[in-house]
Amino acid sequence: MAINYHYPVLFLIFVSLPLFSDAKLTVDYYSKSCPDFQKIVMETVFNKQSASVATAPGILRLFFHDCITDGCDASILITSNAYTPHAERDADLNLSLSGDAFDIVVRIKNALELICPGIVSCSDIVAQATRDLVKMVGGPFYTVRLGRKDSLDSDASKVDANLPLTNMTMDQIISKFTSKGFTVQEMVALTGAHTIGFTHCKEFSNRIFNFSKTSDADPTMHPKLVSGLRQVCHNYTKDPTMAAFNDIRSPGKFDNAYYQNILKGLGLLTSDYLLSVDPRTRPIVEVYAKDQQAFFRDFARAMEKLSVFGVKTGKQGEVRNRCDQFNNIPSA
Ligand code: HEM
Ligand SMILES: *[C@@H]1O[C@H](CO)[C@@H](O)[C@H](O)[C@H]1NC(C)=O
Ligand SMILES: *[C@@H]1O[C@H](CO)[C@@H](O)[C@H](O)[C@H]1NC(C)=O
Ligand SMILES: *[C@@H]1O[C@H](CO)[C@@H](O)[C@H](O)[C@H]1NC(C)=O
Ligand SMILES: CC(=O)N[C@H]1CO[C@H](CO)[C@@H](O)[C@@H]1O
Repeated sequence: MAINYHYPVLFLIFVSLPLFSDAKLTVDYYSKSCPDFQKIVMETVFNKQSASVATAPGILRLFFHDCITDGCDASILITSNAYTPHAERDADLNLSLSGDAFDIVVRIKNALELICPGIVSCSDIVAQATRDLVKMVGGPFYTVRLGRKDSLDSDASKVDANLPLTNMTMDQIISKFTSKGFTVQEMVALTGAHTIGFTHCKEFSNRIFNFSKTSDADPTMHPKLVSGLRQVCHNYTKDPTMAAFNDIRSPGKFDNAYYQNILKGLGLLTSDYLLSVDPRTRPIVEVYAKDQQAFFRDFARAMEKLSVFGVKTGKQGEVRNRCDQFNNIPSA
């Protein structure tokens, strides 16, 4: 695969144009209707992340799950009730989404409803807060265009079909992304998100306990990581909250250490390992491991693309009054 990171001058001209055109979304969407939108989001995420470092990774994962399942439409925020008995966030895969991620959205929404009620969508809040939090923990800046509407449905049964799983083959993982128009390179760049946050023991327990008949642990995992994780996870069956840092070198910092880790057998998930060995992904991993700027540039572009994936505008959605409920459903 030929990846040329010395883009010609033409590339520089392209990046100054809107990358993914959706005429209805604009950066200044709220400049008249809610001029303090940017400021409120920024202040609220700053306070929340300062108090709780799980916020940034939590919302980054929530954003990915929301967007890849039927578009960035805040469908993941809906709480199940009598009318929507199986909302998206109740899917098994959502059970481990960070409570801090839902909480930051509620805080921002509450603050905005005081100054400009009924104006700002929950999906715009998620997109903007994710960008600000990625930046706050050291990651790249990218443009977030605004004007998304929130979904009118939320369905747990859609989640499994859309999300990549750690026990999938690289073929299956790649097709989850390419079927939605994301390239292998974009998939590799986006998964650099695993440079922050946590993973619960059950997601990798098969690699560290009773791996196979011939080996207690996955021989592709670094032995020091195996013994460290065994300590962290010794009691995970009784205490399922046990979790390990995704990036053991710089757990809270958004950097390119994830790629350096996985090349050394220091990735937690089987899918992280596969990324480092598959001939389609390894060359990209090697570039990002050496060149943080290349990673940041590609991550920023891919996040900008993800953030407008499947967005709803006009009558396709609504601006929810509460992020966890549809407007036309009586509250419980
Ligand atoms: C390539 C396919 C991917 C697989 C199989 C995968 C799988 C997982 C799994 C199993 C966890 C652990 C969840 C837990 O135990 O709580 C996790 C965590 C995480 N994932 Fe992924 N992921 C993938 C791609 C992505 C992408 C594209 C993003 C974002 C752009 C992302 C962002 C995150 C973040 C930030 C965390 C940490 C969450 C936290 O600390 O609350 N992942 N991922
Ligand atoms: C992955 O594991 C889940 C259970 O955690 C299982 O339902 C699924 O079939 C597995 N998928 C693959 C591709 O092996
Ligand atoms: C691993 O296998 C041993 C012996 O078969 C068993 O006693 C132990 O509970 C297993 N450990 C885990 C974590 O499954
Ligand atoms: C394991 O976790 C359970 C449930 O949280 C707890 O009651 C127990 O004390 C823990 N055991 C050890 C050895 O840490
Ligand atoms: C983090 C979070 O809110 N998780 C929710 C996932 O779904 C279960 C089941 O409804 C809720 O109890 C959790 O609160």
